[in-house]
Amino acid sequence: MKDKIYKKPLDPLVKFTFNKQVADVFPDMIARSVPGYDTTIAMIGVLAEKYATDGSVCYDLGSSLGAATLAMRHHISKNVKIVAVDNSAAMVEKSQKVIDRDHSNIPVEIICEDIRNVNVLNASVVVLNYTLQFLELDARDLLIEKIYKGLNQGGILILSEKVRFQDNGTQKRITDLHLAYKKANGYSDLEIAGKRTALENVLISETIESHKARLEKCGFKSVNVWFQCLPFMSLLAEK
Ligand code: GEK
Repeated sequence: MKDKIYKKPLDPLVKFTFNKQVADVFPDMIARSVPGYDTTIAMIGVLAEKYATDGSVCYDLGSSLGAATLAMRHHISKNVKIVAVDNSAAMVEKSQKVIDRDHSNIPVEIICEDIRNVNVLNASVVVLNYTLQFLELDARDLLIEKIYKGLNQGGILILSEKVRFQDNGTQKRITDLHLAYKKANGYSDLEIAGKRTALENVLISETIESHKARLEKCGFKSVNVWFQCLPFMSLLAEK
């Protein structure tokens, strides 16, 4: 279904939430707004296959419609379990249907819960694909610490985020290019402005350096950017 949510001007005080309206158009919304999203999903499958270990658990935190869960499920050939967590009931309901229609062998448990309240245990792969950015800053430190503790030695966190740039010139150039990407994908100026207002104080982006520093402070031994397109990047952090 095509994303037409911001076609008409909406009340600027109404903040963006992951409700049914968003869940219904999510694949179209993310494809037209996040360059490289498909590549990131495909690579999550490849990385998970490399790092998943027998008897461990793979987590997809902020799983939306289960794209990263499915990528892991289709690539991993080990004996693992996947736990997918999202606190949007609309997303969880739709993703359960997606998983039920998929007949791969790896067991998947989908949990409707805030990722701040979920235990991470015996993990080999943890995916935070564009989710951490929706948590308040203090909660980010606690979540990354919890993930680090729950990962087995040699396990990985894949952290994808929309980032901002310290240098104002860079920030402006990248923002302009992202705007051009969205316009090329059929979003109007009105839609782009409406979504930006709705996301203010909901999606809080940090710099790549801040993300790396947080991960290193928690103890991750190697932290590398493995993907970047405009303000969207993904880090691979190994314990
Ligand atoms: C993908 N990873 O397709 N607890 C649980 N879920 C949350 C929380 C929270 N505190 N905050 C936000 N979410 C997905 C894409 S989308 C990214 C992730 C985007 C959930 C929220 O309900 C939504 O489904 C997801 O995180 C973010 O690979 O829309 O930019």
